[in-house]
Amino acid sequence: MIPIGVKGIDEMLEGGAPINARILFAMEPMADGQIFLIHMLAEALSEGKRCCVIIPHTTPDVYLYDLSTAGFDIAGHRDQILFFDQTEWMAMKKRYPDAKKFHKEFKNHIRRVCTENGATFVFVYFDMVYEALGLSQGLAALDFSDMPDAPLLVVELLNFGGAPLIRSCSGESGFDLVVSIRSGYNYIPFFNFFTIEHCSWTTVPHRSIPYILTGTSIAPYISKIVVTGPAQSGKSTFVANASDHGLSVDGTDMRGVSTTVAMDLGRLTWQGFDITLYGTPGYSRFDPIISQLVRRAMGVILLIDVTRPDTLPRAKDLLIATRGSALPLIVVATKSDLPHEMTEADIRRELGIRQAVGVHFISCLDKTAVRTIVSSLIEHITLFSYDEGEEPPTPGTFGNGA
Ligand SMILES: Nc1nc2c(ncn2[C@@H]2O[C@H](COP(=O)(O)OP(=O)(O)OP(=O)(O)O)[C@@H](O)[C@H]2O)c(=O)[nH]1
Ligand SMILES: [Mg+2]
Repeated sequence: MIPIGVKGIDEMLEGGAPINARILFAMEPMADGQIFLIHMLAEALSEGKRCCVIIPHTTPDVYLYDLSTAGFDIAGHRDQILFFDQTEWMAMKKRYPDAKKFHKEFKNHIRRVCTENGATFVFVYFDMVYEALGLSQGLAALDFSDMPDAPLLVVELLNFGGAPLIRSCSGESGFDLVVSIRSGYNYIPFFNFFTIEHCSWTTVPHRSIPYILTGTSIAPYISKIVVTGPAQSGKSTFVANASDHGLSVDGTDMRGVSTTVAMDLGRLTWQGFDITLYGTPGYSRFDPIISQLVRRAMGVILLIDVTRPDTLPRAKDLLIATRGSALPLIVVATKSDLPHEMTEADIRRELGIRQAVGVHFISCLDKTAVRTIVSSLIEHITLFSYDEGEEPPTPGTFGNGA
């Protein structure tokens, strides 16, 4: 297997791609996803592989310069790279104005380059190939499946065709692996996410993984999860037990009870994600902070103390203040280790939450239970459709491929 080199993707793909796989990175025009192909190219070169790189839009010098400004200095591997560049592309197009002849010549040329030079990877910037030959003919020109040592094909395409184009690339004659790279901004400010749309060698759940670029690597990333709930409902305990490292800004209230005066802050790494948890302060006098805390939140955990039914109206206000209904949301009934009469039906009625939102009865003192809630929310976030107007899906059990 050849690793894709992205934390999160390789785990889902059982280690990477088979050696002669056909891989497509389909980027939405606004998304910042050039790094996916570049990452694989840099990896292949560092392992001493010879790579054919098809860049009909530019010259090798410009291409290498662009990569070096992005932090990938591969000029030292120049002798492993066989470019098919703008000059050759233009010359071939001029020589073969007829699309059929051009198709045949282009196909044969790439095969010859691979065979004669022992290239085991072909990287293609596909947009101009698409323009010249169309999707199916362009792909047919890059079909190496009948070659004895078929190279691994990695294609980058700007996706102006949306979901139908993804579907037509995922069929029988299409790619083994289709990764779409998109950007979202409806619920939180601009962010990028990738989705494995199709994989021919293993079953992969259809998840959207938000990511950030950290130097030259791609890291799955959940900007912020907000933990809210009425005063004394267990937020600080929850955040502390969920976190690898935690911090509470606590004081004491007029009765001498410990209470959070600014926020709880917890960091954890879970299933490859770096996550920051923010607990809101409980008392309403701190409410002005909440709108600041929920900015860029990708999910909300609402805690309700099962021994305090009188706090349910306050919980509802917090649900509204945190925009919990518009984001992936989980409701947690805390202190269920103590005697209580509150039921799930009471909570649903008082809060008016969607049926799809889970209500979990736990003790915040139980670290495992707290962690399970966080993983369930992460699953919910990765299954959430960030397309405007769509209802978030129901979260299932984390990792079950739902
Ligand atoms: N038995 C039990 N005690 C809990 C549970 N969760 C929290 N507690 C206790 O309840 C008290 C309040 O918990 P905190 O975590 O400070 O609550 P909070 O929501 O951060 O409180 P504020 O910051 O004042 O809003 C503490 O004494 C906790 O130990 C639980 O699930 N079961
Ligand atoms: Mg607190």
